[in-house]
Amino acid sequence: MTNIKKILVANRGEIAIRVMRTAREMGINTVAIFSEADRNALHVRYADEAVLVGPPPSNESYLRMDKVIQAAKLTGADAIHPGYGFLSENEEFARLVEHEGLIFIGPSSESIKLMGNKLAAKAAVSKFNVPLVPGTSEPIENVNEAKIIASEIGYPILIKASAGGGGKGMRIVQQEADFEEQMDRATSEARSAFGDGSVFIEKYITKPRHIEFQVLGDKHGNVVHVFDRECSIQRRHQKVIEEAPSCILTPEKRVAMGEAAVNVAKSCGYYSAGTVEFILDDQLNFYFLEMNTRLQVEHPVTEEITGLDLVQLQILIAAGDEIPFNQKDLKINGHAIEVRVYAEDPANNFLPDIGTLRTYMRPQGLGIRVDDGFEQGMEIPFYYDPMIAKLITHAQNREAAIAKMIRAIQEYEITGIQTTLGFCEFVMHHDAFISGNFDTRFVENYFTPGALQQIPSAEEEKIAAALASLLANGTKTNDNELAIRAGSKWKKARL
Ligand code: MV4
Repeated sequence: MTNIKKILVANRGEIAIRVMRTAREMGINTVAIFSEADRNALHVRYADEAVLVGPPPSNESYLRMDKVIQAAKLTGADAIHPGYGFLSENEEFARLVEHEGLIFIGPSSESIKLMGNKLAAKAAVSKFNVPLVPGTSEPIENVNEAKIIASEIGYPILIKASAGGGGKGMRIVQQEADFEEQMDRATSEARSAFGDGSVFIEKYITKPRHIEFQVLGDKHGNVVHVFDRECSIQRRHQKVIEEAPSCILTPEKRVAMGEAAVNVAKSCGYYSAGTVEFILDDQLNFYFLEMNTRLQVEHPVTEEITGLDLVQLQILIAAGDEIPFNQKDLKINGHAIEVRVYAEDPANNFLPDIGTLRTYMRPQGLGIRVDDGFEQGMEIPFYYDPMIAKLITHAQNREAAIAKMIRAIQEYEITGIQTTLGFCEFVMHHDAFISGNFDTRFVENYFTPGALQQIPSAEEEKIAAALASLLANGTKTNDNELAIRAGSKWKKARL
């Protein structure tokens, strides 16, 4: 049982609701914060209490540490959950929260700081026998020395910002002649983006798969991993589809990577939920990339295959409890897939398409979970992330989870704005995805806006069915059943 009675959730949208749901199940009261753009938002309605923290722009509201802490004090909250994004990986915020006598539901500010610096993170994990991509372990000071190291590693190489992460500030160098120019660019980009111009180099893995491990640590030094997630389907470093487990890991590889992930967490005295990112090369060698010291967007797929509530565990750990199970108690049950539904137009280079949800009907049924923060008639505010929802399916195996996802996407009805649902259906039907033979270049390799027209929408199927029946029988039909049967045949013929 926990000493936490009231949690302030320093976030908005689906993740704020996700956290408050678990809090409520645990008998813990909830406080929402909101900006002027979110007065009518669902997370505000869901909470027991809500506090206005400022105008719409994030840096005047959700990112204002002073206002968030003030809201917690005002309402008598004893803990703060940061969700993801916003202040979740801000070591200063974590420190401030604890300094004010509140509990930060997340890792220590020291862990956040250490893992936030990619070179410091590599140095820490290297003492724990975790495989690293060949490269430099210190910031590059001297271009000529760096060139010598680069030619030893072999081109292409990648220049990364030490203060970066999530793909920001990376530069590929194909040949030595380009080295100096790319390094100058990387340094000045890093300096202006992060206020720290330190860069380092790594061998560039050309067709990487992105596989991450969910880890949990407690304040007593126990660490476990709760398996892997495959996150290779992304565009511009933004994930669009995630699944658990990864279909290319053998049980042996999973054990080895899981042990490495646990060691990464141990190297920084980690507690709470965290994610260890690896890349795999085409030989399936794995390398540590970085650790994300927060609950991730895609955490539901792990929850589905383990039956664990990761937010509940975060709260129990923050309150000082030990993790209530051991590594050997854990096992994977079936397969889960998540697609992110963004208010973006895939036919128009995924440009944000902000507007009103004229129709909004969620899919339902066995093995389907929708984590969202909107209702029909609501407007997607332009100030924040354009993610409308996460659609998650869980079934006994990957094939069934894909079939369920296709059914769920077809049932999902959103009008008023363009969404990435059609794009996600395209992926579910693609041979490379179905076979599991894909890497992080999936979208650039296979997706063109024209591909979307190839997937029949439910409406088109009905029209096609009526046409098929007209052609077959020479008569017009109103027989729904016949139309549906003809429709499914027509659909199979197209795939
Ligand atoms: C790499 C890499 C290839 N080689 N490092 C991108 C996000 C950041 N976490 C690190 N990233 C990469 N680091 C080496 N040495 C390729 C990527 C990368 C990537 C990684 C994971 C998921 C998607 C990606 C898309 C492009 C590049």
